[in-house]
Amino acid sequence: MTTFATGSTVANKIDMQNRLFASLSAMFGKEVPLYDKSLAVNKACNQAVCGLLASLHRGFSMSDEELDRTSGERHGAIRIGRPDEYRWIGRLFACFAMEPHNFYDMTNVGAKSQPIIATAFRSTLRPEHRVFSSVLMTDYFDPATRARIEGLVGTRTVFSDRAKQLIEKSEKNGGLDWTDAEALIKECTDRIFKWTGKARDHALYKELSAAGFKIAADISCFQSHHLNHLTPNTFCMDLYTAAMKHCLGEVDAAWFEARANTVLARLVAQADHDFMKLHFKHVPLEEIAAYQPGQVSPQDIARTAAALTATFAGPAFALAKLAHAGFKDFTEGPSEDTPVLLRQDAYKALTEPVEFTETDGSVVQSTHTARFGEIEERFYACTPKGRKLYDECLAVADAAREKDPAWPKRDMAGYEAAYAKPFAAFPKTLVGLIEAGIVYARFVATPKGVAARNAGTLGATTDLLALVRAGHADYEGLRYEDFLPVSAAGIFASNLQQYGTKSTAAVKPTYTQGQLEEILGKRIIDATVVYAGVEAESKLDTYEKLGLAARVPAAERAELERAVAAYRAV
Ligand code: OOG
Ligand code: NI
Repeated sequence: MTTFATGSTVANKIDMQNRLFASLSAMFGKEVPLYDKSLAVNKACNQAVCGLLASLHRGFSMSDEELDRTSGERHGAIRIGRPDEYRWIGRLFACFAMEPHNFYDMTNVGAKSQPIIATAFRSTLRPEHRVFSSVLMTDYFDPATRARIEGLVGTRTVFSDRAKQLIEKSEKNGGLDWTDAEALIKECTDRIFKWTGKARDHALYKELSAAGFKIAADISCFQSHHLNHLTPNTFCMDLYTAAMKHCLGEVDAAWFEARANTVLARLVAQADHDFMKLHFKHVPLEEIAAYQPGQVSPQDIARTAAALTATFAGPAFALAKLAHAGFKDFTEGPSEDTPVLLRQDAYKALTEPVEFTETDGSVVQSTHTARFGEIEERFYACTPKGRKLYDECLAVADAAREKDPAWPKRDMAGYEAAYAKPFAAFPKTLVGLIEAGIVYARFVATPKGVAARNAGTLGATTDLLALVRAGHADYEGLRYEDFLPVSAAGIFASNLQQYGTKSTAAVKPTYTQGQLEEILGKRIIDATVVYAGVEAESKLDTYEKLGLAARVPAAERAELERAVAAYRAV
């Protein structure tokens, strides 16, 4: 614990981050009742999944608190209008130990391009929360439109003087005490990220929307960086999406129950120890290694599916009664059998009342459709080789669907099988993915390995997977903690009900990471350097602990040391 000269205690920044996201979730739940209900659907699904996993892995259990924490992980999305506001956002998140990771150029994703560039703020190691933060690039527009947008966003104040003072205080003292931390969180929920339902310049709003620039209208005409969405975590994407479609009245109870049987059977077949390590990061590796194999019968699955169906018949889950625009027809990301990167889905953006104040002071009642309800499930982080393969497979799978967009709704099983075909190029197990050099992992020496070293019975191999098989090392795949530009573009397109639009500038500008770093006033961390560095460091440490360091071929060693040095320089 750090103590200020005044005697007050510095709040831990990760604790502050957890508090911030819990507060944002409470704020968003009040603003959007459907979001709050979707959390309840998610919890019911995650609970059902945990029940089956507890039978499958004897020794596994989840307390209610752990369930809330694990399903409480969030990513938010915000869209910023001015470079100076964006810099304040970067400084604000730094107070919560969240730094910019990766550069996303959304002006450069084909037909779905949007006039924004972005980064994601998160903790570098074991992050639980993230915020995808975009900034509008006004030079994407013709000079007249640009001047109107800049004129409007130029006259708003999102950060109060108090918020700025608190941020400066945190920077100066290396943190805040809890009184100040709570005050800063309150600035976030009462002002910076709050939805007010108030906007300005309806004429500009309508023109931008009609010209295909709804994103610019969403950013320019509002007076805060309102959260566009806040995305919780599911342990079984296909169960949650089916549940939401059912609760929204899109599919009946019989369809849901049958689908729940299918996807839960699939989950039980996939949920080995690696799945447990990936989905339950709070459980120590040794504890997972000690789980004893249990049994889940088709009857157990059927009972779980029937119980969930009964749960969703309750009045608390009558989501169809709330204002809504339905659920997305298909899930973004890899096929369900390919555990890489992340899968995302959403209920569609709601049409919400907005009161516009015109420049002459008159008031116009209108609506705005942008805020939606996303869900995600995270899998293994890909190496550049794995990422290239993913992009190639995705392009093929997406092209097939785009030829027949009604396919998922008409015939889910057929669509799923077809979508999975291009992804057959991926091994389906963690070991296979590691062997193919497709994903990153972290290794540790086990007590058994260290004992074997001391007894001189370890052998000579430096093959880490062989050491794992012998019980001398353990491992976990690194979870992907970032975003996917193509999925994000699909998310923008579907929640704005609008594809991207071409630049109206005389020459379409190009944007660079350096430009966003200049706006932020700090470097953007390349997440791949971190994943590679964590893996390399863990390998060197494992070799060291097992007394194998001298046996590692010089070239491999140099490569690992280079990766660690790059990571340390981040
Ligand atoms: C951000 C879209 C990106 C995701 O999950 O990929 C995103 C936005 O809609 O502002 O949140
Ligand atoms: Ni999102």
